[in-house]
Amino acid sequence: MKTQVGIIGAGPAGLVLSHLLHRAGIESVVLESQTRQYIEERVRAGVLEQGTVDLLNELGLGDRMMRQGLMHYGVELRFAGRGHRIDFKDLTGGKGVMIYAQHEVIKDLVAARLNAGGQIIFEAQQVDVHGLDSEEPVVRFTQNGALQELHCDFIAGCDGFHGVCRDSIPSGVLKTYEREYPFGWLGILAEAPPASHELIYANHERGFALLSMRSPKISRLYLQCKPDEDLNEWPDARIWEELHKRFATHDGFKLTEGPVIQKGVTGMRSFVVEPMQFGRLFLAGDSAHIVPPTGAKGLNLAVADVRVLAAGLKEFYKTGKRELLERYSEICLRRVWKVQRFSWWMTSLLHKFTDDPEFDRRRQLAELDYVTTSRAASTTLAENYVGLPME
Ligand code: RFL
Ligand code: PHB
Repeated sequence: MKTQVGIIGAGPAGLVLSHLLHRAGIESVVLESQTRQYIEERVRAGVLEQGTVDLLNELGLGDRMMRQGLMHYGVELRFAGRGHRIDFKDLTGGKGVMIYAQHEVIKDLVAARLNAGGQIIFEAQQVDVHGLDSEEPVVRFTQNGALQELHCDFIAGCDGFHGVCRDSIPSGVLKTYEREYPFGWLGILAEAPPASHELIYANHERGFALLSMRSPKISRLYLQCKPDEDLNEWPDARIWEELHKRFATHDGFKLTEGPVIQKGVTGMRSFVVEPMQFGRLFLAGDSAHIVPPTGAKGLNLAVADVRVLAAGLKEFYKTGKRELLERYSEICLRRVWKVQRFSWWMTSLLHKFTDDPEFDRRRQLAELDYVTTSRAASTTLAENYVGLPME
């Protein structure tokens, strides 16, 4: 097999890249290790930045999102028993975020790609990349037990944090920056109408909690837990009890309960590799960086990477120039580090750090007070949350 760009991974990064390339008249093949059904049901992110929403619409992929997604123009920060709204529309000149589940985005991207005759190979096993510093890199994999080779001009490593692409880069090339947090998130999906029509980020002395949603009938709720929390110790009743405590307000806020339809624990880390490129392999999305979910940025950052990559590839195929491709890593990393900063800041503002002295707890509450009362500070949060402009 032969193609121009071999894309490893059918997550948001890989699929959006294949669409962007198709629009530019560049051929690609996407290799995905899981089944189509698996990736279309995997519960993950839910918040799309304004720029991600605009891009999906521009690519003609936004119909279902515009019908079923929920556009939000603010979030609430809740602490000391009171809620404080951050008004995105007012603070950012009309921008907002779309609440639309990541797996719904994946369904839309897969269907549109296949309808346009695009190639996505599901259940590709033993995927391996070779000849990265040659002119014709090769991806080897097995499909239904048979060994296959995909010869390409470039390889896009969009295979997530646990993929194979990053580790195929010779040792000594990449520098890793990493921070682990001493907590995780226990997340549930519940058949319960969301108790608020906007997201609530709660700082509570028992730990962080987040109220989000997937539709007017489905709530998505998270609570700060141990990084290795055992779900068996969290029967539904205990989860609800804890959520009620963390969202409680002085004016009697009522959390709506309902049957829990999904449960999981997510670890939290900040992670970056530099550079995001080696020879003809370009890393994009979670394969190159991870952010803690508090800023709702992972998917959006993956999309921002592949916009830069697609522009570089387009320039190369149109003019033969490699200027943009050579600056791929540098351009992406500027945004990556700003998003790392924001995600770390939201995380440290809202979570309980067990070994924190009282001084830090007071400082955290003072910062929340400042963020919710100073227009300058609220604007900082708002412009980062709806998404910084593309370079
Ligand atoms: P993905 O989505 O992990 O996709 C990688 C794909 O590659 C496949 N793969 C392979 N394929 C072939 N060969 C191999 N050897 C392969 N190894 C892996 C995988 O099966 C998969 O299909 O990476 P990508 O595209 O970079 O996208 C990143 C996002 O998925 C991720 O950053 C977000 O989900 C993070 N995230 C959030 N991001 C947001 O922007 N807003 C949010 O509100 C948000 N909330 C979240 C989140 C992530 C969470 N979890 C579970 C980690 C909430 C949670 C709880
Ligand atoms: C979600 O709805 O899954 C979600 C929302 C906001 C976040 C993280 C996850 O910061």
